[in-house]
Amino acid sequence: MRAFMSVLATAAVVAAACGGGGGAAAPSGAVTIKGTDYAFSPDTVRLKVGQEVRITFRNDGEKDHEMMIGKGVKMMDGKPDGYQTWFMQGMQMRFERDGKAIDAMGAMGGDMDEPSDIGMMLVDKGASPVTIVFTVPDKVGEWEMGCFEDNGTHYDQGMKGKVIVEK
Ligand SMILES: [Cu+2]
Repeated sequence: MRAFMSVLATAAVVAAACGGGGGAAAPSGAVTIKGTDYAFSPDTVRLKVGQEVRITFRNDGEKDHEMMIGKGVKMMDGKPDGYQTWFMQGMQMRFERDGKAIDAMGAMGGDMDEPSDIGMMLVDKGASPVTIVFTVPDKVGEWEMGCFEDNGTHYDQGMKGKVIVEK
């Protein structure tokens, strides 16, 4: 806990030094993203390099939804099917559901189509939210979050958003 508070204090100092940023920031290190049919709310999240964050993905929709972060949409048979570059790949991350630790495969609902180390969070309709905890890597720039369920139709209907990583 002490180490966590220390990270938050550092993040706050960094934010102050940069004059802040605005937007749906995660100043406390925690942000909840709601998935609906077919959108993310908020649809823009700002993260600071080095900040420990807890991103919770909650499904408020009538469909199963997922949240993944990456760049460059990968096409499969003419349909959007994930990203070419994954934001989380190779990173240390932890997942929680119902206050208990779960593994990466549990967080992605056993989906074997994608690599297991991309930080994918799949929440079925009516299921408990999933939280991912990680330290924001030095990958400054604009990334995208998206849901590619139902053969990419969720993505095509606008289920996407921005993840902006700043120093
Ligand atoms: Cu979806």
